[in-house]
Amino acid sequence: MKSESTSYASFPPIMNQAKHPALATWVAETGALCNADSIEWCDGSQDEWDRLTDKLVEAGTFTRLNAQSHPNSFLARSNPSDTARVEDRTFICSLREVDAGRTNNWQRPDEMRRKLTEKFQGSMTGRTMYVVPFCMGPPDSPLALIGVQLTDSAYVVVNMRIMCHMGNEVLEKLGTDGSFIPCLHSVGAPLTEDAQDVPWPCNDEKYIVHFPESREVWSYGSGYGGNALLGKKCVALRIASAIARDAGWMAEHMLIMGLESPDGAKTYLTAAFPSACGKTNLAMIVPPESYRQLGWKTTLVGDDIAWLWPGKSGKLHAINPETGFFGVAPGTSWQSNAAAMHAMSRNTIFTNVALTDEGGVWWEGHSEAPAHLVDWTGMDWTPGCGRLAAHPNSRFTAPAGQCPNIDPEWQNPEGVPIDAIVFGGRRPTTMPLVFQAFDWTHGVFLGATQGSETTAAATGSVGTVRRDPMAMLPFCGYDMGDYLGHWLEMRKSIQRLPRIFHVNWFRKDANGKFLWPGFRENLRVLEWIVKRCQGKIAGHETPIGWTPDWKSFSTEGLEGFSKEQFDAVMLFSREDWLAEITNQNDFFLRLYHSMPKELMCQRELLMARMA
Ligand code: OXD
Ligand code: MN
Repeated sequence: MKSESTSYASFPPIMNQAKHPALATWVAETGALCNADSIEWCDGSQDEWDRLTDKLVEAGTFTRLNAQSHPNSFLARSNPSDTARVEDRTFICSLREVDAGRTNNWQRPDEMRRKLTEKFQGSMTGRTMYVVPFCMGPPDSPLALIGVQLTDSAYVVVNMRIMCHMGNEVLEKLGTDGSFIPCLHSVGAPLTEDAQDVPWPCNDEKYIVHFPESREVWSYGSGYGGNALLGKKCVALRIASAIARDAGWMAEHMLIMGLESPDGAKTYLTAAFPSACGKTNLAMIVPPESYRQLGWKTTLVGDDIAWLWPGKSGKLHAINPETGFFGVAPGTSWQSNAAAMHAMSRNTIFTNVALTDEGGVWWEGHSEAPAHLVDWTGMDWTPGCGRLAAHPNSRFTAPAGQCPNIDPEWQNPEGVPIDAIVFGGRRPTTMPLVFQAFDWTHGVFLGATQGSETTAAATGSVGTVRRDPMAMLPFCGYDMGDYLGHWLEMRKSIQRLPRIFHVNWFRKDANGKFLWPGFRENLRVLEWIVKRCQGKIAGHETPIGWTPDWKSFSTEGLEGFSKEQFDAVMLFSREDWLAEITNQNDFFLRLYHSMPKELMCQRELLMARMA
């Protein structure tokens, strides 16, 4: 393996060096620091994809899948120590600790820079450093953000090509002096003289570091997902949330979808749920047959991230800053999410799923288990062997444009106008199927206190609820209380406010049985939400918000769902809610130093309404 120190004078002329001197200087300096063997500017072309995927196959990182059943698709197996985001190694290095807040890890930026500069020194020895110009959001959107990721991982380059606008079109946009977010990434596995390369290089020590004031990301040691595809969680959420606070918009961990009612009216909504609440399935929901016959249609704009700003219509407008899905594979099937299965039918990278004998892919919940597989660690697998075939966090990286119900406006630079924002969580008790906030501030309170129950709770009491305000706990680039304050502040600049709702698909009866069928039937809840937004139906006022009654909630075609069941899933119990308010104490105490007074006041008002 090559390790001699590289003379940068000997490189072929670097494309665009003359065009953007500041970028060229940063690239050359970083290449020298990391001692990269060569530097490659990525153009985002098909040729480049073909060359890099061939190289990854040769390196053993990729296995090419069956060209008939999975055209232009690949399987990657990661190192078993590098399979997920590493929240405990994720840092927000603001100048002052208080600005990172109590829910983020913090270290002094100068100390972190010193420590990481040492790590990056020589970290790309024997490897190519790829220059990946990328744009989050449709390039002509007023919110579009350009970044440049320097990475020694070809796996990252090909994933980035699916996940965002990437390559020459972005360099063109950057011109000679455009500003960009510098993102430095190394897997931290230099190839010295006698070192043999491995299919998935990485380092046991990992750092995912954000400098929110100078808008920079430095990531070291991991090649997986959000740790390494820096446009996603690092730029589009953590750095973007800090930019958005300063510039009067919102970077949110939300899906964006459209609903067309039989009269042809289109309503767009966004939704934020904590993990494991079926966000992707809701984003790609296909209406049940009875709804399709009536003329209901659903479309998808984005499955993970929404950037929102007060648009020309006076409403909040939303864009999806990404162009691909990085979805969790297990549980995804033709039954649970046909749209996702279509989206990943070609041009897709699978990571840590199982390989079938026919060169296809399989994971738990995909279909009946084949008699033999190669599991995500590369070992033979047979049903009943006692191991999972796919890693629980195995993923598919698929182009969003391949989703059959992608919205025609999904790349509109002006975004889509939002009428409803939906929060929720996995709550076996307490939370009705759906209710509507009284107003914006009450809605922010609902989003701030949303969460999922982590232990089974007996009916009538609240279990351990992990609060995840707006599903942003691991993704907010600044203090969480200030972030909630920013939500309240936004109210002043939105002329036509979206309605805010809370949903809970997961309520159980005393025997632990789900009270609501979920999946496609969730469209019934969305119908109520749409009709509330259109002002077509009255809500029923309760102390917790507006709720549907049996007559205004469509159960037609929902075999055997009785009024008693509806009443059970919609039940508002004063006793449960008093327990809920008490249960919120820890959350309010944790954020006490910066929690907006309006939200404390919302809590008091809720208590007063309960009395
Ligand atoms: C994701 C996440 O991967 O939220 O989207 O963790
Ligand atoms: Mn996410």
